[in-house]
Amino acid sequence: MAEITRRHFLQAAALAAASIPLSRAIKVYAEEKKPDFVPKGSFEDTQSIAGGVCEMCFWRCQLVGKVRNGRLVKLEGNPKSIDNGKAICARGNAGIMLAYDANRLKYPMKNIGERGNPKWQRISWEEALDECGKRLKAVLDKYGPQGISMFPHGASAKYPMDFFETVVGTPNISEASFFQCRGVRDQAYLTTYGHTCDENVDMANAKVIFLTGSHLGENIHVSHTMSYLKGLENGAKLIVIDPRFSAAASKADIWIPIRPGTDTALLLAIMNHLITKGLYDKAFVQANCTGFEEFKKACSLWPAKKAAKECDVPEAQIIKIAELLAQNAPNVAIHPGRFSSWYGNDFQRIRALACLTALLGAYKVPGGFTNPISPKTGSVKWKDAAEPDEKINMAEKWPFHPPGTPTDAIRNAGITGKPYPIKATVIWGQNIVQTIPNQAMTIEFLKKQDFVLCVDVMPTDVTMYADILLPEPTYLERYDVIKKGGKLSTNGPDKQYIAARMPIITPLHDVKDSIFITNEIAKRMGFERHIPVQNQEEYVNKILEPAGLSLEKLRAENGIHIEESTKKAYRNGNELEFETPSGKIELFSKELAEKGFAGAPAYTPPPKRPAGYAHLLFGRVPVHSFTRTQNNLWLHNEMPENALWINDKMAAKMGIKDGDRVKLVNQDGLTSATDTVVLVTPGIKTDAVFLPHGYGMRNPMLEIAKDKGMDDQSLCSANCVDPQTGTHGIRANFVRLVKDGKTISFPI
Ligand SMILES: Nc1nc2c(c(=O)[nH]1)N[C@H]1C(S)=C(S)[C@@H](COP(=O)(O)OP(=O)(O)OC[C@H]3O[C@@H](n4cnc5c(=O)[nH]c(N)nc54)[C@H](O)[C@@H]3O)O[C@H]1N2
Ligand SMILES: Nc1nc2c(c(=O)[nH]1)N[C@H]1C(S)=C(S)[C@@H](COP(=O)(O)OP(=O)(O)OC[C@H]3O[C@@H](n4cnc5c(=O)[nH]c(N)nc54)[C@H](O)[C@@H]3O)O[C@H]1N2
Ligand code: SF4
Ligand SMILES: [Mo]
Repeated sequence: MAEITRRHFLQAAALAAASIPLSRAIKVYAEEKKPDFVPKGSFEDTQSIAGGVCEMCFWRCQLVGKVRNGRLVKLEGNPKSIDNGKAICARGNAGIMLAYDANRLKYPMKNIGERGNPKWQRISWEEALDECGKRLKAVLDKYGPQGISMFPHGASAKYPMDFFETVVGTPNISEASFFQCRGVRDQAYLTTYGHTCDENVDMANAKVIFLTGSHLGENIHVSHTMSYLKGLENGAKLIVIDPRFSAAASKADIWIPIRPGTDTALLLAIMNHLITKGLYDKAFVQANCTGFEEFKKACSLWPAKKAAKECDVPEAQIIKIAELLAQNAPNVAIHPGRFSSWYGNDFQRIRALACLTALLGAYKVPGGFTNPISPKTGSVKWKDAAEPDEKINMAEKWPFHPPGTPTDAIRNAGITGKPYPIKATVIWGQNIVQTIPNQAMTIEFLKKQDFVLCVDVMPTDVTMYADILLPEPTYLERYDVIKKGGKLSTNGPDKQYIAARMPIITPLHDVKDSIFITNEIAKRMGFERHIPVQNQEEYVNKILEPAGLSLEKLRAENGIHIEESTKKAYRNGNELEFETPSGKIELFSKELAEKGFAGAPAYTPPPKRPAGYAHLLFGRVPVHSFTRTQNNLWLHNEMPENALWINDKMAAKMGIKDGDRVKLVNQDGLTSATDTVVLVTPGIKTDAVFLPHGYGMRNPMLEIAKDKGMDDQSLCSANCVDPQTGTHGIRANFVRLVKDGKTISFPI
């Protein structure tokens, strides 16, 4: 038998195989729940419709839909795509079941019961929009624009968000992707390099890939995962820092099961070794960085020996990592991560990651951090927008905040009335009950509102708190977002592309798109003259116009326009310019220091784990996106519950067996509403448990997802707000087990 090498294994392991979770599917959902989904007709009748853009997550892979007798029967990657190509992930494939979900929101509804315990009444669009206009206007008149808040997420929320921000004039806008996800990362890179970062690491051409808490393969963004696999296939060494034996850790050359929350100390120790041993890229640092002396001093506080103790990592491993990185520099991919709102001290951790890239000269080189390539497109601006009123901006308190206002500040204002009352809230594509830490506060905030509007495609936990609930078409049934990007080439010109979302099927049910809904509300609030476009097509065409494109042209190009890039991804020479105050990469930032923060990356220990408790870790699984996919029958069948990972030695001491059912109770005495199954494994640190995020939905309208698995959010009650950015740390929570009504402590 031929020897199976790692290389062969990786070649054979397609995207799907690479992403198989270590947990197991537990039981398949009851047969009788199968929906009416039997494609009729022959393959000859199948029409192939290009131009779809996936939104089962936010990566926006380009799609082709196969439609037979008006029914969508298959989704595939658009073969023309230079991004995801023909590949889409499990969630992308299962998008069909979102369109045909029996529990979808089908018409406008009014809550005639209580918030949180709703009684729904079907109403007409006219009545629904009248009510929204009237009640939002009443709050605006009484409390001013700051009396309204908005929680948008996703493509369709952009147009209404711009309306509330620039016409209504509210500063209270909080996007999940900024304040609960990657905003802190973006701001830390902005402060260091003068630009944000996305996940622009050239893993395909890297000699070493370095991941801190990015569990690629479970976290799946197709083109990104492909670039990672390509790198591994080409022989890149992989270093994974994760308290859990993740899918990535299973492929790693070095896996560091770090003590949760101590990554900054580890990074400082790695950099200290690079500096003290002269292993860093001196020419690059000299030409492009500022503040090296102060930075060096900050790193010197963390010699490997001290960090080893703090991080629970062997000292030799820290040195080995530093040397492996130095030997392969500059072609090393220091991954900036994506979900970065960890412990409320995150800005400094990401600054440390950004500085590590600079020390290794791994900037705009093959395998390193690269320039994002993306063609220019336009934007749609509401007419005669008002100047924002700086006096009412709570965000000022966090000088490095991402765009918008920290979620926590909005929630506090809504609860306390300070510094001003917030009395109406518009929620458009966020499930804030399940995605913002401290659920009790979110619910209190929602209950204290005079008016809550939710626009969604499914009933979810937050929609239970709406007064008016409006249904949108799914991403398969509408025009909207432009997806654009680029593809690097080591030997030819870089390429860039533009795709726009075009409907694959006509909308089912009595739904209306976000342009219609927003315009109609704007009219009813007296803002008709500000309306910039009349419909979705006009909206998208305006954005395409500066690129010399239109929907018609894109359709003729099978949904994607591809051209040579005007920008180069890789640098030419060593001297670069940066849009920071100093014009250099800021290893030490004077601006940070002037505003009272550590100017060079500094480590703050995470909140201490109470004795008897374990760190509650969470993360993605390949077959779900947060809560949004939980009711999807195909995806549910793949992984009906979120098994709780517990270390085998701990489990043995606690008398817990694989397959037992447990609840969790956290440091504040909050117990999970549902239980879940236990997965006993050596693949997690003794002082931590891991729970896949998104499960444990409570809305009774979700016939598939309700009460399946356990939600992490109800256990995330610690409020750890990052001092520089105002983003929410979500990981500083600790749990004990509850089995058969008895609380069981961890013997640590
Ligand atoms: N405890 C905990 N909290 C977390 C995380 C975690 O891992 N654990 N992850 C964090 C991260 S990284 C992120 S990015 C955020 C995500 O935060 P959210 O975006 O709030 O995530 P979802 O739970 O998917 O909720 C999305 C809502 O949008 C709805 N929706 C889906 N498609 C559409 C559409 O086309 N139109 C409209 N109007 N609505 C739509 C869904 O039905 C759902 O109600 O959560 C963050 N919060
Ligand atoms: N399948 C799928 N893929 C997705 C998404 C999805 O919903 N589903 N969502 C997308 C989005 S919006 C985001 S933000 C990303 C999120 O994906 P990632 O950025 O990879 O973040 P998480 O999913 O939260 O997983 C984090 C990993 O961090 C580890 N961890 C926990 N605490 C620590 C710690 O203190 N130190 C270190 N070093 N590691 C720690 C956990 O064990 C886990 O393995 O995924 C994206 N991709
Ligand atoms: S990664 Fe998967 S879910 Fe996300 S856009 Fe691509 S196909 Fe859709
Ligand atoms: Mo995210």
